[in-house]
Amino acid sequence: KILVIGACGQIGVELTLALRKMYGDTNVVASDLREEHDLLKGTGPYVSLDVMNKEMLHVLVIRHNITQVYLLAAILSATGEKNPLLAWHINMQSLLNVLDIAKEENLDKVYWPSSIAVFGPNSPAQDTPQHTIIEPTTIYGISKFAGERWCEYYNHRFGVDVRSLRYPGLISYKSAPGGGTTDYAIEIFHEAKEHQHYTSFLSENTYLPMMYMPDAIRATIELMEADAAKINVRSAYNLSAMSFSPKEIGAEIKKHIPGFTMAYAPDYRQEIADGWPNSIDDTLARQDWGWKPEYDLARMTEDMLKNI
Ligand code: VAH
Repeated sequence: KILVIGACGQIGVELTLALRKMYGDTNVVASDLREEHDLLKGTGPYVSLDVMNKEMLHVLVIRHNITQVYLLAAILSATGEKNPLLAWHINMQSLLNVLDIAKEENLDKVYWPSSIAVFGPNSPAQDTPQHTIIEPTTIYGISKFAGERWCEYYNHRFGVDVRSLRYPGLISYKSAPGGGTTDYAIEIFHEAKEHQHYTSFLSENTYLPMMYMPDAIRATIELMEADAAKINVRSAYNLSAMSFSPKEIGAEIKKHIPGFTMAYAPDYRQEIADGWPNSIDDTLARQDWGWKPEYDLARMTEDMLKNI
């Protein structure tokens, strides 16, 4: 059985629904600190879980015959900068709890998301390679980089089959995002629909790697379904779909909402975004397990505006 931790978050809701479709509703136990998300209600078992409570997590894994864990609970980049020590503690201890229980209970597989946030201002900004200078400048990025090192360590040292992806900024409409720097690309759609105007907290030419949630969910499942022998990266795979700037996504939205206008008021998140890559080289994900994105900016924009 699969346990999803952080099942009520932006990724968690959609990943839980996708896993239930694939493996059967009762075979996917959803858990979160928060109360059950409306979209999950009635779709399968739900338990309240604080992943920081290792004993509680261990009991839950045994009681529900869990064989795979997807750990999605984390404090993201923007929120993390407001309380760095808390973000470090939550992002690291949650992972260490899961990795150690995976080792002790000999779980089949573990999934844990990393992020392009592991890269910093000294990494090559264009087509950032899998192996390069990695000097994260946000606590979120530092915790994701450290987490990657722990994942690789538990795999090489204890044989835990833990797999990970460096997600770009993820855009979706089913569940609210949780304090990310890339979340302007979600807000913009809601504002465009409601007010035909959006003031971006990132400057107009801030290019960032981005991905539509359906691609991210499919990448996650394809990675986890791949034969272990094909997984040559046990830190976290670079993953890419598209890159765009606030100006470009604004122009794309304008094709659907002609009266849409934008303004720019960069805030503290500008510095975070400036330290991240403009684009990512995901050659290894394509070579090792056949990754291929299906949504570009035009197709995502059309789908987002149709559904929100
Ligand atoms: C964030 N959405 O902004 C997350 C993601 C690459 C960005 O890690 O913090």
